[in-house]
Amino acid sequence: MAVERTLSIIKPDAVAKNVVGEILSRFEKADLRIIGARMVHLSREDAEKFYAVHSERPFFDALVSFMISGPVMVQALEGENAIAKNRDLMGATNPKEAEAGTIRGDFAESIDANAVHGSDAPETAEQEIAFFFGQDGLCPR
Ligand code: IDP
Repeated sequence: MAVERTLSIIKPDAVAKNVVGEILSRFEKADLRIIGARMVHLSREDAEKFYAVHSERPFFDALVSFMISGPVMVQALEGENAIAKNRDLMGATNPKEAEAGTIRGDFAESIDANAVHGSDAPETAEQEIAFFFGQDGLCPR
């Protein structure tokens, strides 16, 4: 299996609930290494840029407003099969469909406030990590 990198965002609802540590712990227990991390309160412009792929969707404005409603924690995670592994840990986009034991199943309230973001493919992972960490913002082990 290939070693990959993925971008994770702990969204404002999970930061407000004070479960950042519990979520990071799940990544570490699954052998994902945190090679970059910081707290950030996104501007509207940055949130719109980050979610540009969804700009035509009916939920775009609500998504952007939610993502700028409070601080988030962005992390770059590295490990074998990191992209799919993180998506498994996250659970389904809609927490009502997410299994117990997944991050969204355990911590998320609604599809609007669903605790975490995770890259969905190698190309998006690379772009999303560059968006937050640039060229030299990572500390690979
Ligand atoms: P993902 O976060 O599981 O990858 P995406 O389809 O990429 O899901 O959607 C990005 C985010 O947009 C979701 O995490 C969710 O917060 C929001 N979203 C997606 N679909 C809907 C919807 O039907 N209604 C409201 N918000 C949605």
